Amino acid sequence: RPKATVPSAEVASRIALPAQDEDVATLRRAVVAKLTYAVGKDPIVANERDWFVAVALTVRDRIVDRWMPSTRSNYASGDKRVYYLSLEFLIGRLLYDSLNNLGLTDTMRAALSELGVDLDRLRSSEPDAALGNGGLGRLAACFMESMASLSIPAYGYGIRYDHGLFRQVIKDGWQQEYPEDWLSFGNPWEFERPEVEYPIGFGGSVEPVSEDGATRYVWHPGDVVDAVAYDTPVVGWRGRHVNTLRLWSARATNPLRLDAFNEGDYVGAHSGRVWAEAISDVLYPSDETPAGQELRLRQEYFFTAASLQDLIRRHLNQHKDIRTLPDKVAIQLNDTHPAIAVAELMRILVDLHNIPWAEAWEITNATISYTNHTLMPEALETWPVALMGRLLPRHMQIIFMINGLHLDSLRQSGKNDDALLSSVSLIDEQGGRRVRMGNLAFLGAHKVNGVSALHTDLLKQTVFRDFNSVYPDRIVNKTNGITFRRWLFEANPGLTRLIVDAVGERAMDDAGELTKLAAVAGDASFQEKYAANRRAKKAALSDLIAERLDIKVDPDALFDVQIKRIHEYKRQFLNILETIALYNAMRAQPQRDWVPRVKIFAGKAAASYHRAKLIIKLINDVAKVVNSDPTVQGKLKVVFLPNYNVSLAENIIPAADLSEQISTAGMEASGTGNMKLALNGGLTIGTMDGANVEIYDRVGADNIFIFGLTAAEVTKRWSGGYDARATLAASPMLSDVFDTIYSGIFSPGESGRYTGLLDGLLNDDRFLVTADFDAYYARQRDVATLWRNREEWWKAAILNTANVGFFSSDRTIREYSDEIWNVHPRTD
Ligand code: CGF
Ligand code: PLP
Repeated sequence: RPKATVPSAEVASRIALPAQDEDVATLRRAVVAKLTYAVGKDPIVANERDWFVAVALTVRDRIVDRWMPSTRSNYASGDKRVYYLSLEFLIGRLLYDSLNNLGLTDTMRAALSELGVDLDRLRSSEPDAALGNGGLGRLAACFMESMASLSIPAYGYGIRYDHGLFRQVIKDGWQQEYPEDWLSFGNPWEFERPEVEYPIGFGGSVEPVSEDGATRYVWHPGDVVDAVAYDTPVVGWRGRHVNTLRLWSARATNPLRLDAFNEGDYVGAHSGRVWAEAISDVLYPSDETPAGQELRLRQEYFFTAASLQDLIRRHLNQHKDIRTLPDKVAIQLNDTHPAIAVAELMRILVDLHNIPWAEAWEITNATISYTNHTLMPEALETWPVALMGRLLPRHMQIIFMINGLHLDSLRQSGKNDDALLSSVSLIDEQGGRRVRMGNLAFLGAHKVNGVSALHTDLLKQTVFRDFNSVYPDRIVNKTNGITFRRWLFEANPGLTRLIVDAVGERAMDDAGELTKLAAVAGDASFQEKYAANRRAKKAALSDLIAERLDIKVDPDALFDVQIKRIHEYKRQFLNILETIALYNAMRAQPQRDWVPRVKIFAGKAAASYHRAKLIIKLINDVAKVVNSDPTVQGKLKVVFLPNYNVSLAENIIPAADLSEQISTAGMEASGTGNMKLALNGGLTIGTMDGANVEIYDRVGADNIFIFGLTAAEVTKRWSGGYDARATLAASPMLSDVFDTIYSGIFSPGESGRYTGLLDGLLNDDRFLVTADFDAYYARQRDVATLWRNREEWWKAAILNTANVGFFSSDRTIREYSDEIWNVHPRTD
């Protein structure tokens, strides 16, 4: 392995970094040079993909120009660094993001147009990096951007999956999954770092070694995989600061068994490699359910162990003393996926650095903090003790040791209650012993945060109730946020211009300035411009719908949008039932003056989640019938846009009039799609769940459509033994909808297709779809009433944009910095 050469500070100060020079001609020349020398193509034969790569490399150079001073100044200042460990980063495309943050979009557009190349067309040549499932991964990507924008020295650590989230194809209304291949043409944003490579052990045995009367434990792993780094620089707003996203790829330590090869076993010669490299092959395609399999645990340990080795190496190089780790390092665990970090850090400190246990525990606890993203019991990760013991034998011992000391200290302080002790134990003793990763993360962290005010309260009352009684100051709230650069400036430049014209350029740096828009919310000429921008975005989305689905929708209709993972708790089912009710009502009175509506759905279901896939099929079946029924005269259209991802979200969000946030109250930890839609002026129809509650607090009751049971009422219904059949009997509207589906009009030739789905609701309506149906239907009629009053509608929309500045991820990151990480945004 090549050794790093580290110049002295004096020499380093003489190595000047390139100057930053940007005009149209310079950029044009730079792009042509990249195309010629890096891509190896003559401009007269280059295709769109070649141009995209040349432009990306040109932009990357500009990012690197800022990356190096950022990194140098991190070293020079010695400031504390944040390490964000996340098994998912749902990045999306980076071209516009980078151009926009560097302030180069217009210059690049002009430079390319001189070359006869259209920047907007190049945009779609970029694959959508989907190294995440949904909200959790997208949050990690927004946080990376905000940390760079706030000049916080930070690294993101994750896995460089060869295949991200599957590509969804809809065939005859059914979801089909195809592998996603984002790397097939290479990735111009990243730098491979073959020299940054760490061995990651699995299995084997632990040997106790006696030394000076004490026992040390030495782990001899049975097999080893190498983790190789790939770095993507992440540029913040106005290009001030650049951080690193370091993703690990697995490499076999011994990729080819030459003995087997020489004996003619060509496949067997590579088997070790296939097995080792499977670790970074594919993202687990499930959002709210734990993956459960051994490969997943391998992934979790693989990236956590590589990241800890890397950050400790950096710390020791710079600060020499491992005991100062908490002063210089903040490790944030994004969910429990990296929770094994608690045991791994203890192993490093105690076994490798000979730090006494109690001191090692203090260091670990002061360094680590943990974010919880869900309360759903089935989504909380646990691993069988037997599996953990086999795969990570030393870690299993350490976890037992942590647990023993933890339970003993509780007993000693008089907390002898068995129920409490078993609830805060790291081991679940019921039904096969399992390690509770949530409890491990809680205990190992100095702060544990929920992701919205309601979610944090519920955390304290439910999954971590007993922990909270023992450690009352540990749980804090950090309401999620979104980066306005991507979700407003890039996704909706028209609205951005309007905002800047109305309240000034400062709004682009300080989301709080948006409140000034409230002054023009009732202004007719501002409303007209705001509405015209929405109309343009809806026309563009209508074109996309026509192109992808051959469905014609009216851009003047109300665009009613539900875009997110398909999950029973998110209740796309409730939405489609309401759609059927509306359809029935239209058919009964075709001459009534109905508000034209387009119901737009998008989202992926986990491949193994059968009910969710059946809901997708139902939506498509309803679409087929409704869209071709002449009696509704095009006043109702239903659209399911396939393959929801970040880029599709960027197209849909600015075109949404109505944002569906209708989860069963208490089940959506926060939501971030809700924030993006409200920022772009979509009015929310939703339950008092997750961050909807805080959106309601900010936009006011007149500018949001709240309905349904509250979280407390949901709990009450459950404990009272909820009877969906009684609810159905009491609701003529819902009964009618059930009858329509049972009649088979949506499933000709297979009238029983949805019987199981409906009977499931009647027998066990866990998500209280039937309970909320009437309230939801009624609220949808209020939506239609407001839509008819155009001035009031636009006023409400503008007030949404004006009042959701709070949901900027810059605010969220500032709160993490102050209250969890103890780092201070720098100006450099
Ligand atoms: O995390 C989620 C999302 N499904 O990824 N959780 N997980 N696990 C929550 O369900 C969302 O409510 C939340 O917005 C997101 C990010 O915190
Ligand atoms: N998936 C993608 C592609 C997104 O852009 C988002 C958020 O905007 C989500 C998932 C999360 O959506 P929600 O918060 O509505 O679950």
